[in-house]
Amino acid sequence: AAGCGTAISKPNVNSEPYPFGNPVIKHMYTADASPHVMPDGRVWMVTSVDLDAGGGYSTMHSYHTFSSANMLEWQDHGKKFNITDVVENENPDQLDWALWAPDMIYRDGKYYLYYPIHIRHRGEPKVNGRLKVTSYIGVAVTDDLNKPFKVLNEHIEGTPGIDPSIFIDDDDQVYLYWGQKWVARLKDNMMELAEPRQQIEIGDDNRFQGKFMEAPWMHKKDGKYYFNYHTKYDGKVSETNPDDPTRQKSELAYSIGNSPMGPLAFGGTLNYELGFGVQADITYPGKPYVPWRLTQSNHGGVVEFHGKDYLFYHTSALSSWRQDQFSERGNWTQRSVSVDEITYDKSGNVIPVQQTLS
Ligand code: FUB
Repeated sequence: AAGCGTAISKPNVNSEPYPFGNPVIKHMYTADASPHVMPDGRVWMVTSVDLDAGGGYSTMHSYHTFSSANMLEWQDHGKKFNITDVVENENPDQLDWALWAPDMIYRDGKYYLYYPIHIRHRGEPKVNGRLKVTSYIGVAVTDDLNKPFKVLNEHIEGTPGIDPSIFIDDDDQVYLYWGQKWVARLKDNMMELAEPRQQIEIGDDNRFQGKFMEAPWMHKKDGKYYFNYHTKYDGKVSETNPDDPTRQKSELAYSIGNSPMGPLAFGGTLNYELGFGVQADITYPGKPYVPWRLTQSNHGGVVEFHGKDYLFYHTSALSSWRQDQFSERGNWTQRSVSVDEITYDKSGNVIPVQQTLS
């Protein structure tokens, strides 16, 4: 479904042609893709960046942008935002500041980058045995996608949480979704909520007692609103047995309805379940198999491009593959963006997207 990425920076990896298309970016680790068609007619995405050296979620300190005219070849436009654009005096002994899943959209001649700041308070007392965490949404702006973004509103009031995503409806109303199913209309200035946040009703997922976790995204098709998100099913963490029915699972699910504010009814699976920490045996083209360490997180963005809908998501397939091929470090939090087409049945239900490597 997806094609080759851009040049690969590591010498040993450069010399080895990848036997697969997904993930679409191979020269660095990318996650949390937010795809939109921009005025130049190309699909652009802003992504989180996972470090080559590993280190996990608290080391995510920048965003990159990429664009494509065909969903196959992706141009890297480089780093466009850094944690130091927000935090001037970070004290690493006290706080972990991280940039988590962003969104980037076009509106009236400007491009807006919505970003969540995720802060772990290392210097403060723990809460229930865990570090206290704060998070909220900020917005930055540029008038040219080749230039860096500049902070417009460091902290949008009333936005506790992570994972902002923007949906602009056909009537031009702009909606901000984030965190725990929050939604609010934005003011025309794009930097303030126009109303207090509400929690969107997504209906009951009765299949496995699924619980909404994060990564909200709205898209519209044939007049219906499709709201997708990462859902987690409780269970034990199993490193070894993907078939264990009691293990913890996660997938991208969706709810569907007639209004961008809800209420919505539970729809089903958007992409098939990924195991938390499960080693699944996946056949790579030209190889018997390598163990594909599936990613711990799941995050979906949807874009319509030339009449087709595409799901952007991430896996840890690339870091697993490198680990297997080159004994390099590979882990759950070295994620890579993949793209696959979304298809629907006659009633407008999503046919669950299978992850592909081709
Ligand atoms: O990438 C950091 C976090 O992991 C995102 O904010 C979540 O959606 C998950 O993908």
